[in-house]
Amino acid sequence: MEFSKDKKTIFSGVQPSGNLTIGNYLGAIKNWQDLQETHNCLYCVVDMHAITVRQDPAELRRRTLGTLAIYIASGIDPEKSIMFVQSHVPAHAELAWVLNCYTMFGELSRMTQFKDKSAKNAQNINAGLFTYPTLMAADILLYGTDLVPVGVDQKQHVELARDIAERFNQIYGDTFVVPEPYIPQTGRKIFSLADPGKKMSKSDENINSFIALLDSRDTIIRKFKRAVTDSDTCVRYAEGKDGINNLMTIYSCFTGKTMDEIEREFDGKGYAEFKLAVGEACADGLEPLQKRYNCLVSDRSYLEGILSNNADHAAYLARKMLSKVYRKVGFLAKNK
Ligand code: ATP
Ligand code: LTN
Repeated sequence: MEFSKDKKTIFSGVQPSGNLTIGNYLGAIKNWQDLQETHNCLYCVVDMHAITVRQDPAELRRRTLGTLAIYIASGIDPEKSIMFVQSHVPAHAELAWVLNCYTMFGELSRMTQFKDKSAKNAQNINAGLFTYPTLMAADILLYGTDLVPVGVDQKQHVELARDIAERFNQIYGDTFVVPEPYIPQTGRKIFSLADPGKKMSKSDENINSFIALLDSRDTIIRKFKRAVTDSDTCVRYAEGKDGINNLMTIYSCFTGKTMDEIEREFDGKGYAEFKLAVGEACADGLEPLQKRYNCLVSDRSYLEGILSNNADHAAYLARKMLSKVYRKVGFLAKNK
C-alpha cells in the first residue's frame, strides 16, 4: 500500500495486556475504521508497553496475535492501514531513548497513569512504567503523526508527546509534526461495571467489571444484570448516577440513540428491563466482530504474513525519521 503525501497521518495502539474490552473498542478501535478512508493510518500492537506490568510470555505472544485479529475483525483493512507489532520495529525503542533525554523527571512524575499503575503494582514500580510516555511519544513522533485516536485517559500522554516534539523542534529546528489527540464524543471513557467511578480496564482482576469483546452473549447479559447502579429507579442521565450514565453511554454507542431518546424509550420502565436491553444491544453489536475474529484467529499464517510485510513498511518509514533525529542531535553517521 502507498501512503499519500496529501493525507494526514494517524497512529494509535493498544497493549496486548489482557482481553480487549468494550472500553478499548468504543474509546479507540471502533473509531479507527472510518479514518482509514481519509488518512494514512498505522495501528500498532504495543507489546513493549505491555511489559511495564508483568506478563506471562506465552500469553503475551498469544494476545499479540489476538489483538491483531481484533483490529482486523473491527474493520481495519490490511490493504489500507499498516498494522504491526511494536517490538518488530526497533526504531521505537531507539527514538524512545533519545526522547528520554528531552523529557523532564517532573513531567513524567505528573502522569496520572503512572500514579495509578504504581499504586496498583506497588511491588514492581519499574523504570519502564515511569518512562512509558516517552516510548509512546516515540511511537507517535516517528511517523509524522497528525492525529492520535485514543480514549480520554490517554490525552495527557499525547499532550506530553506534543510538548516533547515542540521542545525538540525549538532546539534543532522543524523535525517532528506536533500531534493532536482525537477523542470521540461518546465513548471517550467507559467506566467499570463494578465500580462506575473507575475506568473500565482490561487488566482489572474483577472480570465482572468489564465486558470483553469476546464474551459470549450470556456472559454479556449476566454482567450487565449485575452492573452497579443506584437506588433510584428512573433511567435518566444525571449527576450522581454514574452507573446509569455509563450504561446509557454504552447503549448509545451500540444503538446510535441520543440520551433523550434513551430516556424516552425507558420512561416508566425499571432498571432490570434497561440493563437487559443494554446487554442485548452490546451482544448484537459485537456479534459480527466475534464471528470475524473466530475465522481469523485460526489462520495464524495469514496474521503472521500481515505482520511481517507491515513491519518492513513501518520500519522503512521509522528509520527515515530516526536518521534525521540522530543527525540533529549529533550522532556520528556510520560509514556505509
Ligand atoms: P490496561 O488495563 O492493561 O492498562 P486498558 O484497558 O486501559 O489497559 P490500553 O491498552 O491502555 O487499555 O488502551 C488502549 C486504548 O483504549 C487507548 O486509546 C485507551 O484510551 C482506550 N481505552 C482503554 N480503556 C478505555 C475506557 N474504559 N474507555 C474509553 N477508552 C478506553
Ligand atoms: N498508552 C496507550 C497505548 C499506546 C498508544 C501509543 C496509543 C502506546 N503507544 C501511541 C496511541 C498512540 C494506552 O492506551 N495505554
